[in-house]
Amino acid sequence: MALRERSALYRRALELIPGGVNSPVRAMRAVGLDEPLFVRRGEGAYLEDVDGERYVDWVLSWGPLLFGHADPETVEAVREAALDGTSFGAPTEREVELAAEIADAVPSVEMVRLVSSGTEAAMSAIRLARACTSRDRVLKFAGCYHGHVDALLASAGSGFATLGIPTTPGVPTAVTADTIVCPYNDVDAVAGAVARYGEGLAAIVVEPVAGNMGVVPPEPGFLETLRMLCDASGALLVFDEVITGFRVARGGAQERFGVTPDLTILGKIVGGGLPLAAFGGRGELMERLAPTGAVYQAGTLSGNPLATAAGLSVLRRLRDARVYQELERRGERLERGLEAAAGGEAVVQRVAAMATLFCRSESVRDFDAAAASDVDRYGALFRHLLGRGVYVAPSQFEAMFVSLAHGDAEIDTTVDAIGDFFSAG
Ligand code: KE4
Repeated sequence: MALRERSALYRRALELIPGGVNSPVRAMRAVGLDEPLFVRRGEGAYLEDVDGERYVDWVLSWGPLLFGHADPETVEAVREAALDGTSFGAPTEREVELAAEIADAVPSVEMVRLVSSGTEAAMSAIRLARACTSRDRVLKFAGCYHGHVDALLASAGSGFATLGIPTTPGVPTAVTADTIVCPYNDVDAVAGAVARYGEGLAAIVVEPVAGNMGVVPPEPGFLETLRMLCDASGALLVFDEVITGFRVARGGAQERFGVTPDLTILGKIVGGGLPLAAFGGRGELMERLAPTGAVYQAGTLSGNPLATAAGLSVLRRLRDARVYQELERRGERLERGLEAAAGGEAVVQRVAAMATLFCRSESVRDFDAAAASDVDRYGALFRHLLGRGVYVAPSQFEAMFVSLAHGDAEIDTTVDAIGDFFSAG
C-alpha cells in the first residue's frame, strides 16, 4: 500500500517537532490514532487532508472560525492588509477600530489590550489583577484551562479548595502555591475557599461556560455567587471568554448570563482565525498597565495588522442579530440530532454554538464527572466518524464548534454517522 502522504509527513515531523505537532492535542493520541491528520486546506465547514480525504469539521481550529474555513470576506481583508505590510510595531488604525468593536460588544470592557494568544492574555490578566489588588492568590476551577500559564497549570491537591500543585514538570511549586483549585459549579467549595483565603485573594478566574472538560454550563447561581464572593472579598472576577466570547452571544457569556466580571480574557473568534487575543476591563484597572501604569506587559506582534483585519472582518458582521439566531437554530438542531442518535448511550450538553457528546449516562457538572466518561468509547466514536468523513475533537474533553458554515446537510450527515455508531452497540 502506498505510504500515505500523512505517514511520510509525520515521520519527518517527528524528527523535527516534538511529537510532530505544535500543540499536544493535535497528536490525536487521546483517540487512538497512531498518526494525526495532516491538513492540506479548509473550506467552509470542510477540512481536506494531505491524502485528499474530506471531512465535516467540528473542531474548526478549536473555535475561532464562526464563518468557517477560508471565509471569503476574512481572506480578502487579510490579503488587502498584507499588501500594505505585515507588521509595524507601531500603532495602527485597525487596532483602535478593533478595540472599539470589542468595547462595544463586551459589557465589562471599557479598555482592552491586544496580544497574540489566549495564554498571553490570561497571563497578563492575572498579573494585572494581582497588581490592582496587591494580592497574590488566584482561585481557578478543576477542568478549566486558561492556556499554559505557569500559575494556572495547577490541579487540586487532596480534598476541596486546596492550594494547587503543578500539573506539569517545569512549574515551580512556589508558583502554584498561590493557586487555589475548586470544583466547577461548587459554590460551597468556593465560599469556603474565599472564607479561608479571601484576605490574599487577587482573582477568581473561570470559564463562564466550561469548554475544556467538554461543555459544562454554569449551574443557576454559580456565576452570580462568584460575583458576590469577589465583591465581598475585594478579589477581581476574571471571565476567560476565549471560547465563549462572541460565540454564546455577541457580548459573550457575561451578556448571556447577565454577570459582569472585572476583567475579560478573549481569543479565537476575536482574531478571526489569526493569532490575536485580548484582555480588557474597566479603564481604572486597564490604565494600571504600562505605559500609563507600572504593570509591565508587551508584545512585538500585539495588534498585528493582518490579525486585526481578520478580527474586524468577523466582529463587524456579528452586529447582525441574525447571526446568533442562526447559530442557535443550528446548535439546537445538532443537539436534538445527537440526543436522538445516542439513544440514551451518551449525554449531550450544549450552550448556543458549542456542544459536547459525553460517553456517559449522567450529566456533567464538574471535572470529576467529565473524567468518568468512557474515553475509550469516545475514541472509538472518533475513529468511526473519521471513517465516515466527520472530524470531531480528538479528545472527549473538548467541544463541537458550530459555525454559520455548518448547514443542515452537515448536521444531518454527522447525526446519521453518530446514530450508526450507537445503534451498532
Ligand atoms: P491559546 O494560548 O491556545 O491561544 O489559548 C489558551 C486558552 C485559554 N482559555 C481557554 C478557555 C481556551 O480554551 C484556550 C485554548 N483552547 C484550546 C482548546 N480547548 C486550544 C487548543 C490547543 O491547545 O491546541
